Amino acid sequence: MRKTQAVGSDGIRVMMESALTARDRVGVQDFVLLENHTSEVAFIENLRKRFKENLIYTYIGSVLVSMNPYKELEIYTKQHMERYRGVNFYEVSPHIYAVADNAYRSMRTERRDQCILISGESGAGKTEASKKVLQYYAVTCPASEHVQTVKDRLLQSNPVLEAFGNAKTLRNDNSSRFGKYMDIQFDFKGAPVGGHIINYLLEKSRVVHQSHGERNFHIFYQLIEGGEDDLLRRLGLEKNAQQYQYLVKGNCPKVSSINDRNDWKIMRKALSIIGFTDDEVEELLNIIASVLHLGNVQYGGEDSGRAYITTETQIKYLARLLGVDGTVLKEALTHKKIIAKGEELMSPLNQEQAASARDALSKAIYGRTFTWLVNKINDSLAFKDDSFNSKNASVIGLLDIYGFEVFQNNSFEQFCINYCNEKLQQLFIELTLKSEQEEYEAEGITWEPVQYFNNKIICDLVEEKFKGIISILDEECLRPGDASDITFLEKLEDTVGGHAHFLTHKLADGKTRKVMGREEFRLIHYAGEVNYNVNGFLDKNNDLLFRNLKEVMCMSENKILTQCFDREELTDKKRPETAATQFKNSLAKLMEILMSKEPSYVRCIKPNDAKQAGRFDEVLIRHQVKYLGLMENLRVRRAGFAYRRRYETFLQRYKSLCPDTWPNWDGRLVDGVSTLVKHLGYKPEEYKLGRTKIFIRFPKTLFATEDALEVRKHSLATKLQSSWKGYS
Ligand code: AOV
Ligand code: MG
Repeated sequence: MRKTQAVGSDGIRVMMESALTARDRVGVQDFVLLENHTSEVAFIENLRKRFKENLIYTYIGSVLVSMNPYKELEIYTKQHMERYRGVNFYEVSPHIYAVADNAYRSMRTERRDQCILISGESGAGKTEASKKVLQYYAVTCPASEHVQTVKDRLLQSNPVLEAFGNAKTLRNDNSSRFGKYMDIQFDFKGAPVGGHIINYLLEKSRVVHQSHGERNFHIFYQLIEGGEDDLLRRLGLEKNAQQYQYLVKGNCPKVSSINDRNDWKIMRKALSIIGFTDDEVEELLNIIASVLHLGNVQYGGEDSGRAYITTETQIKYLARLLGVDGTVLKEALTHKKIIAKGEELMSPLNQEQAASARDALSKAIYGRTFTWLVNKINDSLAFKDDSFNSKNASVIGLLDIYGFEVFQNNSFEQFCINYCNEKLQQLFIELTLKSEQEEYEAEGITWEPVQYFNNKIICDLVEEKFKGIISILDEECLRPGDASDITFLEKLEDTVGGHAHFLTHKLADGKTRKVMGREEFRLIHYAGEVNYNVNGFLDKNNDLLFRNLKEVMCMSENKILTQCFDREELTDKKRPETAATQFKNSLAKLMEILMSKEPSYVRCIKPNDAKQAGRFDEVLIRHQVKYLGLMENLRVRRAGFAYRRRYETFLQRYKSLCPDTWPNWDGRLVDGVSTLVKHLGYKPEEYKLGRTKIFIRFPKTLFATEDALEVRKHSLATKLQSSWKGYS
C-alpha cells in the first residue's frame, strides 16, 4: 500500500469522506456495489436517490436499469455521445449510450452479432430507449454519402411507423401497438449500410374501437389536423375528428402531449426521405381516408332483418378512393357469399352482421397496409451495392415490443401482448443465467446457482402443443357447430383449470369466486395478475374476412391494395393460420434470432402511473423491481463474484497504484494483475484469477481501489497546482 499510504493525510481523509458523501447523495451507479445487496429496501433507496438527482440510469453488472424521467434531460447531446465512444463501461456514468457503444465495439472486435433487448411495462421508456440507441449509431458511426442516406432512412422509419402503429392508451400517450425488431447492418468499416424490420402483431382492433380515454392510431388525427385543405378535399374528409365514428369511441380527440399537426409534417417529410413517391403517398392516404369513410358507413334494417346502407356519400368516396365499383362494394358490405353444392349464393346480412363485416374490412385494410408499409421501408433500407453481400454484414438487433399491460377490460390483444412479454422474460432468465454459468465455467471458477422464479411454466400454459391456451382456442375456432367464446372458456376450465397460474370464477369446491366475471379467466403472469374477458377471442383469433369483401379488394385499382390483397388468396383452399398461432410462431422465430446473438439488456421502469416528472411511486416501482427479477439478477451477479474485469482493462485502470506496474507492465497480464492486487493488499479470499479476467468477490474491495485511484488523481492535481503556484 506504499503509494496510497504515501499520500495519506488528514486532507485525503476529508477527500475520501466527501467522495463517500457524494455516493451517499447520488447512490451507487452499479447495484452490485450496494453494501447490502440482498435488501430490496436498499435497492429502492438507491433508485430513489438517483432518480431525485436525475440520474435515471444504473447498472446491475452489464444490465442497464432505466427509469423514465417523464421530462427532457440534457444528457443526449452530441457531446454526451462523444463521451461514450470507445470508453469502458465502468469509466463513465451509466447511460444507454454506453450500452449502445459496448454492443458496437463487441460487434467490431469479436465479429459477433449483437442484440439489444429492451423490456419493461407499457410507458416505461422502451421505445424512447431504442430511439436513443439508433441516434447514437447515426451520429457516432463512420459515414459516407451513401451511409448518410441509410442513417437518415433508419432514423426516419420511426416517425412513420409510430404514426401508423402507435396510439394513445391509458398507459402511454405514445404506446407501441405492434412489436418491432430492427436489424442494423454494418459493413467491415463499422458503418451502418442497411437495415431490416420485422413487425409483430399489430393491434388492428383499435382501428374500429377504442376504450374510453384512448385514441385510434396517430395517423388518422395527423391527417385530419395537419392535412392541407386541398388534400382533405380530395379525400372527402372534414377537418374535424369528431365527424368520424372510428375516432370518437374513446371520447379523446385531443391529447395535451401530442401535437398532431406538427407530427403530420414530420411524418410527411419522413415518407419523402425514406423514398416514397408522391403517387405512393397519395395511394397510402387514400387508404387511410377510406378507413375513416368505412367507419361512417351506416346501416338500416328492413323488416325482414336485411341490412341496407343508409349513407350513399360514403360509398361514393369509397368507390373512388379504393378504386372499386360502388355497387359491388355495396353488395359486399351487406351480403355474404356462400358456396353451396358448387353454386355461389349471396346471403343477406342483418344489421349487426353487416357492421361487423364492415369493421372486419377496415381492420384487414389497415393491418395489411401496415405490413406493406414495413415492407416498403425494408426495401428502402436494403443495401443495394452488389459488391457488398449483406450476409457478410455484422448486425446489431434492436428489440422494442409492446410492454406488459393491464386494463380494466383485457381482451385477446392484451393476452398476446402479455404472452410476448412472458417470452422475453423467459429469454432474459435463460440468457442471464446461462451466460453467468458459462462465464464461470470458461474461466475455471466454481459457481453457486441462485434460485429464480422461472416463468417457463406460464409460457407453457399459453403455448404448449395440444393443451396450451392457444391450442384450445384454435381447437374451438376450427370446431364446427356451437363453438363460442363461452365454450372456449369452459374448455379452458376443463383442460387447464388446475394450473397454478390459471383461475376462473369457479372454485374447486363448486362455489363461485365473486371478484371474477363469468366470462373471464385470470392468468397469474410473472408481472402481475390479469383478468381476460373471453368476449371476441374466437373472432379475433379467426380473423376472417368474408370472401366477397376479399374479392372486391382484389379488384381495387389502388396500387398498394393490389399488393395487399392477392388473388391467389381467393383460390387457396387451405385455412390460414389463426392469429394466435401465427403470433406464437413468429415469436418462436424471434427467440431463435435473439438466441443467436450476443444480448445486452435494458430494463425500463415506470416511476408513476400519472406520466409525471419527479414522482417516485414506491409501490409501483417495487412491484416492477420484483417482477423484472432485478433482485435475483443482482444476486446472481453477486453470488460468486460481484465484479469481473479483463486483465488488460483492470491493469490499465489501476496500474498507477503500484510502482511495479507503473507506468507499464512488461510481463504476462495475469502476473501484472497479481502483483498489483497483492500490492493493494487484496486478501486471497477476496479475489480469483481466471483465464482472462480477475473476479472480485466483494464490492468494497473494488470500492477501496476506486477510492485509492480517486485520491491519487486528486493528490496529483494538488501537486500540479502547487507547482504552478511556485512558478507564478
Ligand atoms: P414504452 O415504449 O415502454 O411503452 P415510451 O418509450 O413510449 O414507453 O415512453 C413513454 C413516454 O415516456 C414517452 O413518450 C416520453 O414522454 C417519456 N419518456 C420515456 N423515456 C424517456 C427519456 N429517456 N427521456 C424523457 N422522456 C422519456 V409501450 O410502447 O406503451 O409498452 O407499448
Ligand atoms: Mg413503445
